[in-house]
Amino acid sequence: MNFYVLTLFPDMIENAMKESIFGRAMEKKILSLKTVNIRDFTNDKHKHVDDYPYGGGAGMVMQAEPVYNAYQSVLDEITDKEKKPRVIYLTPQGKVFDQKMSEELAQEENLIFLCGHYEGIDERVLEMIVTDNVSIGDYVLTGGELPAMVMMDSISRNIPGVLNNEVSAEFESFHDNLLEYPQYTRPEEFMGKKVPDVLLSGHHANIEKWRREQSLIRTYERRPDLLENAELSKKDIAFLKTLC
Ligand code: 6GU
Repeated sequence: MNFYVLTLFPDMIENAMKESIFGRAMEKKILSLKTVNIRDFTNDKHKHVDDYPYGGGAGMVMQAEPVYNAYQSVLDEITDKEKKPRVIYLTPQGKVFDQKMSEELAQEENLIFLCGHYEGIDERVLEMIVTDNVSIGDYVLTGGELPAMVMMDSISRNIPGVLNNEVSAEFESFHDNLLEYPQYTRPEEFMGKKVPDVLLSGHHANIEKWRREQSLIRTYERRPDLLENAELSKKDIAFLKTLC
């Protein structure tokens, strides 16, 4: 998979994404990331990429031309000219990103992220190039870079080979809509607090049962809204009733 990011802050993206799991996936050539600096595509002699809004009002608006030219430079690079890549505009006015969208987007060969700043981008270029408007939640950020990075991080873990542990992505989607159970590692006792006995017992069926119940307790206490879409067995439902 190839990620392209149109941005005024390419260093911010590159510095963050070269670390950790995403960075290793790039080294392994499982995925690639290319940032395109929108400022490199202005014909303005002062390299301005923004101007005052028609009709007046606060703030500045990113101009259509450099955004369009930056986008075109990515199209020129993509070999598969038949299939137009999806262009994701990061905006608080978009559809809210979730795990389902993440898994869907992981199927794409190429993804272009468009990061806005200031008060937004000239509507005309958005109409021409954007296929998906996406938000990462109901709060306002200063630009689209962090949302683009959040999305790329999440999408990358759905791409085969990116996670060390092949099982773990599968495992999680099986547990869809339930929060994960708590984890423990050595030592057995930390500042007087012991690891739950069942985890030291070696009794796999009991461990599975305990973990399932912990997931149910957590979800009930912290994210009860998720339970509506969780796949619950009769046993699960009986256990949840004991919590009420
Ligand atoms: Cl995608 N962009 C901005 N600027 N703010 C946001 C957002 C995106 N998602 C939530 N807040």
